Amino acid sequence: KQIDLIGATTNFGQPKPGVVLGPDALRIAGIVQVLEAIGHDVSDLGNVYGKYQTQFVKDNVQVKNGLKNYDEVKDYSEALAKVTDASVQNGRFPLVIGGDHSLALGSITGIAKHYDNLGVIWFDAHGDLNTSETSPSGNIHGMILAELLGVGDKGLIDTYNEGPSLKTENVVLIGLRDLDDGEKELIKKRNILAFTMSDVRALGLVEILDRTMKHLAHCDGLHLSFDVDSLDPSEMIGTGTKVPGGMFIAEVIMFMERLSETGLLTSVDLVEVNPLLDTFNQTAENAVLMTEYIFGKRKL
Ligand code: DIR
Ligand code: MN
Ligand code: MN
Ligand code: MN
Repeated sequence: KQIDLIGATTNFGQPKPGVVLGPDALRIAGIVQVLEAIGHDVSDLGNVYGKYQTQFVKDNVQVKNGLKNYDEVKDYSEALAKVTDASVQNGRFPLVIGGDHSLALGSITGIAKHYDNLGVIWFDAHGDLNTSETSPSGNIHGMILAELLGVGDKGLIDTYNEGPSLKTENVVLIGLRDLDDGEKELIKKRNILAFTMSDVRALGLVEILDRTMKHLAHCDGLHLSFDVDSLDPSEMIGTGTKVPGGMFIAEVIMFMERLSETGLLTSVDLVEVNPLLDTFNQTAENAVLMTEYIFGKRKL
């Protein structure tokens, strides 16, 4: 593959500092080198910056319509969408490394433009399906999938281009274990395909992959949005909102080996790596290990 590595240094979607260092932590863990070793052509485009300063966001949170850092998230999304749009336009494979999950608004909006039915596999402990009315925190990273589906703030929905970027039937969530009431309602109301951790334990990830691919069979592109908090905190401590009872690296690697064998993936986000909450960069190293399997490394 011709991969564009895009650093999304945003922490506007949540309040914990350090997640802007995620892209460099992943580079230090060797993300470029492992992909090249598999045989990919990797072009590191560096980090994308919007017009607002990231590091000092904690002391200076602006709230608009119940959403924290509204202008910052919108501006950042526009900047990032430009880059992912151009990447797909150039026939490259965008691999966006974050950064908090609010980056997905820009990343996916720029990519979805090029497809009639972009499918999305969303790995997360959380639904990211809140609106300002249902959010307990006002943090936009917990609302970003709703915005992509056209639910919530009109200004964010209309980021980069008008209207929603994704269709409800083209999204599958995996690893859920911390949903707010409004998110549960939205999943039911819109009939979104969602696998909780109980489903992961009951069915296993082989069956879940099978059902996911059947559900998305009509899609003309496939995006993986991978929040590292989908993994168990015992194996991913360097992330801002840890929830016990998550998936383990070994089973996610198994899933990714099979997913990459389909050859259907067209873009990836890898998000919520926060080296300031980590020890010895192990979260980035584990994320890089998984990335190898997403991009075709085989056990045999
Ligand atoms: C919670 C936490 N549901 C919220 N969300 C997180 O603030 O909306 N998403 N951590 O990644
Ligand atoms: Mn998330
Ligand atoms: Mn999460
Ligand atoms: Mn839009």
